[in-house]
Order: sequence, then structure tokens, then C-alpha cells
Amino acid sequence: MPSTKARASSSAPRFAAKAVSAYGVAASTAWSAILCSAMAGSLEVSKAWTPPVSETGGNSPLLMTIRNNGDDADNLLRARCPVANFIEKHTVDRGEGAPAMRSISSIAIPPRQTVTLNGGGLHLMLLQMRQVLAAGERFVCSVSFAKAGPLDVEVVVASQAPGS
Ligand SMILES: [Cu+2]
Repeated sequence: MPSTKARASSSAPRFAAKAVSAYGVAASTAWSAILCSAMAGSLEVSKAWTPPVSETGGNSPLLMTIRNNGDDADNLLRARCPVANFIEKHTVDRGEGAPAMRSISSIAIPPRQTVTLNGGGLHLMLLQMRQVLAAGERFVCSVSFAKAGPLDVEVVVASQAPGS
């Protein structure tokens, strides 16, 4: 897999983004099959996606499915993406009043379990977006786990979860 740096620079020019979008429309039906899943140790990350973003400077959720095929618990510690200045790990609190997002230090990935990051619960949050994102664009993020280490994950921009 090409390095994160190489992917980041290739997705930066706007004209390149348009070309990817046009391709994305044609390929949309086979999309979940094309989407690569990344593995590190006993962890497998798949269906990484983020919704389109029309303005820079704001925040946007980063969602993915993480499968732990091993017998040891792991923890998602941090993520870095070329499209955002910072990334936090969030959970959603549901008490009285409206649901509220809260930053947490890590996201536990229990053994033999699948953790789905989604906007209604645990998720990553892209903060201070550096560029707009159109449906069909792709970029690579580095997601780091306590035991499995860093993992390059390809993220696709889409208005709903892959395969939904
Ligand atoms: Cu959030």
C-alpha cells in the first residue's frame, strides 16, 4: 500500500478530486467490494468513511468498523488524517436533554469483538477540516492502536455507511 504521505499529496489538488468523484459514480455499485480493509496483527479495519464536507474549518465524524480477531483487548489511541488539523476520540452521552459528544482518551477494542464507530456512539472526529470533501473522494489516515500499532486506513467520502 502506498504511504500516507503519497496519498495525501495526490488528493490535494481540486481537479484530482473531481476526477475521483466522476469515477466514484460509475463504481458506486461495486463500492463495498473495492473498499480495502487494512489489517495489523489481529485487528482488521474496514468500511472507513466520512460524510461530504462543504466548508473548511469545521468538524466532521470519521467512522469505521474495527474487528479484533485476537484473544487480547486492544485500544484505539489516536488517528491522523491529511484532511484535518486534529482528531479526537468521541463518545455520545445520552442523559437528560439532547445527546452530547464527549472526548475520551481511547476506544476499547475487546477481544473477539467488532466495534462499529458511528455517529450515534463511539466515533473519531475530524477537527478543523483543512479541505472540502466530495462524495467519492478517498484519502488515507493513520490509525494507531496500543498493541497492533499504526495502521494505514483508506477512507471514502460518502453520504452513508458503505453497504447500507
Ligand atoms: Cu464527535
